[in-house]
This record gives sequence, C-alpha cells and structure tokens, in this order.
Amino acid sequence: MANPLYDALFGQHLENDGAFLHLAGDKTLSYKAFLGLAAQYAGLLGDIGLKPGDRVAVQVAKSPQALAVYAACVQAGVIFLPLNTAYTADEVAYFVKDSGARIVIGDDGKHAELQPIAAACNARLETLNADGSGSFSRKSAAFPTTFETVARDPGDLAAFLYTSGTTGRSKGAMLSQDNLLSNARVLEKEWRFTASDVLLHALPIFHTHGLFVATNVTLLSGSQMIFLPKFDLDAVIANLPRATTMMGVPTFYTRLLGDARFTQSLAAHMRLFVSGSAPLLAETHVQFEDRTGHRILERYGMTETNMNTSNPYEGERRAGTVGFPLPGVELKITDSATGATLPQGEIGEIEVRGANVFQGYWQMPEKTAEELRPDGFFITGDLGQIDADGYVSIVGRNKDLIISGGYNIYPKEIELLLDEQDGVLESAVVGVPHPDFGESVIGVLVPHPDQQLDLDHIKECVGRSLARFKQPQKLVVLPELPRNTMGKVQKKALREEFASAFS
Ligand code: MLC
Ligand code: AMP
Repeated sequence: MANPLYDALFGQHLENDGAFLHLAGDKTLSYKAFLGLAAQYAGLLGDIGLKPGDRVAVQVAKSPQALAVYAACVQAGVIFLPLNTAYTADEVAYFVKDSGARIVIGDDGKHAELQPIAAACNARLETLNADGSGSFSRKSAAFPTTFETVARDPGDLAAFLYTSGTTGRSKGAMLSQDNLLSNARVLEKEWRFTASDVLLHALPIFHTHGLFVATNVTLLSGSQMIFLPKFDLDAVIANLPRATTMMGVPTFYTRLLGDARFTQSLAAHMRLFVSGSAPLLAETHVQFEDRTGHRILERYGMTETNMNTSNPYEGERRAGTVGFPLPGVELKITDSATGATLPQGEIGEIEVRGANVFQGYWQMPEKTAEELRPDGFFITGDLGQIDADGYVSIVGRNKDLIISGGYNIYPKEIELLLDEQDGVLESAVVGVPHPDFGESVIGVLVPHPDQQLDLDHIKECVGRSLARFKQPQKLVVLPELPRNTMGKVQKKALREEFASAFS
C-alpha cells in the first residue's frame, strides 16, 4: 500500500546493502540494516496500539537509533514529534500535554523526571539512550525486520515540530508527507545530490535543518552521511576529507574559520557547503572563499515551510542574500499593515506559498489564521527585499525573535518567567551580537521600588525551567525600561545600549 514519504525516502532502499551512515570507530550502518531496525521499531509502535495520526514525542540523543525512530514513525503512519535534548522537564511537559502524545521516548537518565509527565498525560514512557540501549530498543528486538507499511496520503500529517511564538506559547507546526517530500525533491535537484555524495552531518536531528533538509535529501538521493553526534570541531576537521557536502548554521563556519587546520586542501574534496537557519555575515562568506576557494551556498527556511529560497548551485552565490525562491515556491514582499504586495526593491514582510507550506498550528486555529492567509500565503515574520536580479535578502524581523547558534529564542517566553521572580517589577529580553552564536540573550530587570534583586537566585530559578540555550547569558538591572511616548518598551535602545556586551 502506498505511503509516499516512506516509499520515496526509505522503501527504495530496502534491499540496499550499501552504506547509509558512517559512525565513530570506522563503523558503518547499511541502508538495509537501518531499515530493518526501523521496521522492528514500527512493529513495536503497532503492537503498543498506536494508530495512524497518533503522536510519538521523542527527546533522545542523536544516534542511528534516534533516526530509525523517525523512519519507524513514517512507516507506521504515526506523527513524529522530535524535541530538543536541551529542553527541561517543564518544557517537555508542555509539548507532551499539548500534542496529546501517546508515547514519550526519552533517555534513561531522564526517566525519573519524564515518568510523571507521561503519567499525567496518560502516555506511555519508553527509553532510548545515546548508545541505542533502552526499553524501546530492547522490546523492539522481538519484532521482525520487515513491517507492512501503513498506507498514507500525501496530505496526511508526518511530523509536528514545535516553534515558539511571540506570545510565549509554543505552537505545533503540522507538516504533511507532501510538505516534506516536495521540498526534499526540490533540494535534491537544486543542490545536485546524487548517490555518490557523502554529507558531513553535525547538526541536531530534532529541527528542520538536520532532519528534513540534510537527512531527507540524503535518503532521497541514496547518498551517505558521516553522522556525528554533534558539532565537534576536531571531529569535523578529521572527517571533512571524506565528505563531499556539509550543511550547517553560520556558527559552524565561523568556528571552522577560527581554526588554522581548516585549509583549502582540507576542503578540496568538498563540492558544496550550505548555510542557513540564521544570517551568514557577508564577511564570513568572503573569508570562507578566501580560505577555501568555496562559496558557501546560503538558503532560507523555517520550521513551518521547510526551505523557501536558495542561492544557485550554478551561477552567482551572492553574499548577504538568500538567493531565489525555490521551484514551486511563490514569494512576495508585502506591506505589513495592509498585506498589499510592494513594488520590487522595497522592504516588507516576506510571504511564501507552495507545497512546502505547513498545514497550520495544532489546535490553534486563531494563531493559524493570523499567519496563514486563506489564499495559502504564509506570513513569515521576516522582513525582506528583492533586488533587481531577483535575489532575496532578509533585512530584519517583524517578530521579536533572537537566533542564537541557529536556535530560535522568543523573548516573551523568558520575560514571562523573569516577571514572576521575587522583586521583579518588569523585564525585557533582547538579543545582542555574539562572536560565536551570532546573537546572544540579555535579560534586563527592573526591581520593584526599594527592592534588591538576588540575581543568583533568579538565574537558578530560570535554569530549572528553561533550556540552557534560552537562558540569558547576562542579567542586568535598570531602574526603568526605555519607552516611547506610547509607553511601548524600546528594545532597539536596549540592543544599542548592550551591543558590545559580548565583544
Ligand atoms: C549550546 N549552547 C548554546 C547554544 N548551543 N547557547 C546559546 N545558543 C546555542 N545555539 C550553550 C550550551 O548549553 C553550553 O552552555 C554552552 O553554550 C557551550 O556549549 P557548547 O558545547 O560549546 O556548544 P555546542 O554543543 O558546540 O553547540 C553550539 C552549536 C549548536 C552552534 C554547535 O547550538 C548547534 O548545533 N546549533 C544548531 C542549531 C540548529 O540545528 N538549528 C536549525 C533550526 S531549523 P554552558 O553554560 O552549560 O556551558 C531552522 C530552519 C532553517 O532554523 O532554516 O534551517
Ligand atoms: P525556525 O523557526 O527555527 O525554523 O527559524 C526560522 C527563522 O530562521 C526564519 O524565520 C528566519 O528568521 C531565520 N533564518 C533561516 N534561514 C536564514 C538565513 N539564511 N538568513 C537569515 N535568517 C534565516
């Protein structure tokens, strides 16, 4: 029976004995062995009683087994919901409850904190550890290495990815099989992926970039991945000579440039470096070309849309731009207030439409209606401009968002928590330039009159609730926040005041 996403990404490799993943210690996992494992996992999911459309929440370290859970979910027709491993128990509790996940898969080390979360939501808890051990793999070992793929339609949901919002409440972006597959097909073609490619994979696999861009394109083209557990500079440098392509956030490239071992000869075997998820400074682009002779290909995407634009594979990769709308993606620049399309060259809101655009936010029809127009255009919240040659540039954001090392941080979520702390009257959270992460977080606190703030205690409380990467790297106390005549907090003034906090 047909399951377009499974058939295209996985099903075509069922008898492929060739290498899929290259792992530490010169180990290799073949496509066939990987799919056998995924089928056992799918067998267990079916046995647990999961039905098409049920959600599987997964907070596990990056490993071949973690990736096999994704394949198993697609094969069993259930919805894959990957979660950042940095999320705290408070954060995970929200995602499990909001999504109505029927099963939570987490690390044994977090069993004690995940158990009450799962129990409160009537979800089943299974474990999967970084080394592939755990109750989930142990139980699945009893199932056959083949599984009858559950039929799905292109419009059926394949994944939920949670993305924070300006209200501080995360929203589950619903992605259909066709959202993922159509985009992977376009990228495979645009970036010339073939079975002879070897992708150096150092991204996490709980976000669009590492999961749907890097992995789906590899699977579709039948190529291989050097699958690193995380971005480790030494490991990346050691493995580059074996790779042909790499995808990364700008921090990957600035870190590589900061290391003298990263030379033209080290990158000589590469055919493509792709950057995205955060702005790549034009200066990094130029330095990279000077050092290696390669021009990084910058592209632009989002959780809700997968990839929207890309610089050309052949033709000029223009620094400071994100290239052209991908085939099948319509992109327009509109007036934020009226929604009217602006003349070429003007700065406005970027809106996109295409098979890549998600199906809406899970159980949030009002939020969906605010961002997804009835005619199918999605209002991205990014501000852009199209030059006379058609290259799109992102010039700012119409949403209060900080991007740190490629992770999105919504100030509102942090402000709500800071406002609850003892002695705090109000707070503002801003992103300021950071040499490694691009942007980093500063929390500005205003105490109640005549109150002293215990910053260490506040940091401790924030640390219990928020993932490390969201926590302010600096907390500063001001007697009041700068406001305009309408009383609105002037974040621009705060960003300017603390612009050199990390330089
Ligand atoms: C880690 N830390 C971060 C951080 N990553 N802090 C802020 N921002 C980040 N991104 C914290 C750690 O908790 C630790 O805190 C300290 O920084 C140092 O950790 P590290 O070990 O040196 O960090 P590292 O593991 O090297 O991680 C940095 C990184 C990683 C940049 C390699 O964050 C990363 O892989 N980012 C990629 C994110 C990504 O995939 N984005 C795609 C989203 S999809 P302490 O205090 O405990 O020492 C999307 C759509 C699209 O955006 O277009 O692609
Ligand atoms: P996420 O919600 O994690 O998917 O992040 C999506 C956001 O990342 C976009 O709305 C942009 O603001 C930003 N982004 C992605 N790619 C780029 C890029 N190449 N340049 C600038 N910003 C980018």
